[in-house]
Amino acid sequence: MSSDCLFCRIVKGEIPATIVHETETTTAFRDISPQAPTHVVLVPKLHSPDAVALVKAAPGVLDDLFRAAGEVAEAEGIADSGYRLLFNTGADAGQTVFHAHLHLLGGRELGALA
Ligand code: D5M
Repeated sequence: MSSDCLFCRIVKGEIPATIVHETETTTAFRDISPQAPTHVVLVPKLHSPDAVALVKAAPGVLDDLFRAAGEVAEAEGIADSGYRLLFNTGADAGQTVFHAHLHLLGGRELGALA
């Protein structure tokens, strides 16, 4: 946990967020600036700056994030229509919060990736 990390503070309940799912290792909440009808951010409770650092520090947690994403997609009713899972990794990819997080986007047809 990092006291100056936004997502660590959401995990700890210090900053409000609309939490939609929680497991022992993972917290999922609605993105504050949704890019699709369903836009949920899934974060490991363990602080790690990005997905590649996370897999090195705690490989099983990545499995947990993807499992939780599938459960959120089911709960949101988009498991059958399809959805996108992505990690922005680093500044050129548009990562703005340096606590690893998996975006889950769905609820409409998503365009091709740039
Ligand atoms: O994604 C970071 C994402 O985090 C971006 O889509 C906005 C979202 N965000 C930022 N602050 C909040 C709060 N307070 N609640 C919910 N969602 C938030 P990145 O891949 O780093 O660009």
